[in-house]
Amino acid sequence: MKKIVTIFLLISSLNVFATIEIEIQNPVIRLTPPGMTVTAMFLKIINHSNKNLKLVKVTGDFAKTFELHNMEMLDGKMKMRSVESMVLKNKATTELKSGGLHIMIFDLKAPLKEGDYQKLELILDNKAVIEINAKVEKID
Ligand SMILES: [Cu+2]
Repeated sequence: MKKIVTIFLLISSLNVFATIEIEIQNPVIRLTPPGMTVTAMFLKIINHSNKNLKLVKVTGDFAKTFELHNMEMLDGKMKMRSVESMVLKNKATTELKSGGLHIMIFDLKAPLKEGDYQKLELILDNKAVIEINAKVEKID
C-alpha cells in the first residue's frame, strides 16, 4: 500500500515539473534531536528553462516559518543569514546543501520522524508553485 502511494506522488510531481521546466532532486529535511523545533532542508533545483528564475518563498503545513538562508564568512566565521531569494540560473543546477544555501525551518508543529515525508511548496518569482515531498533524514 505504501509503495503505491509513493509512486503516485512521484508521477504527480513529475507532471508539475514538466509544465514549469523545473526539476527537483533529493529533497531532504534534517532529522532533529528530540525537543528541537528548528531544522534545515536541502535539495537540488534544476532549471531546464531558458530563463533565469528565482526561488522567493517556501511554505508548508508542518512548521510555522520557512526562510531562505545562505552561509557567509563574517569575521573569519561561517554565519548564516536569511536572503530574499535564490537565483536559479537557466539550464543550470542550484544546489542547496549543508554549509551553503539552505531552507531554514522554524517552529516544527510535531517532532520529525526519520523516513517520513513532509509536504512543502516552493514558490518562484514567476508565480509557479512546485509541490514537493521531502524525506526526513539524518544529515551531518
Ligand atoms: Cu539557516
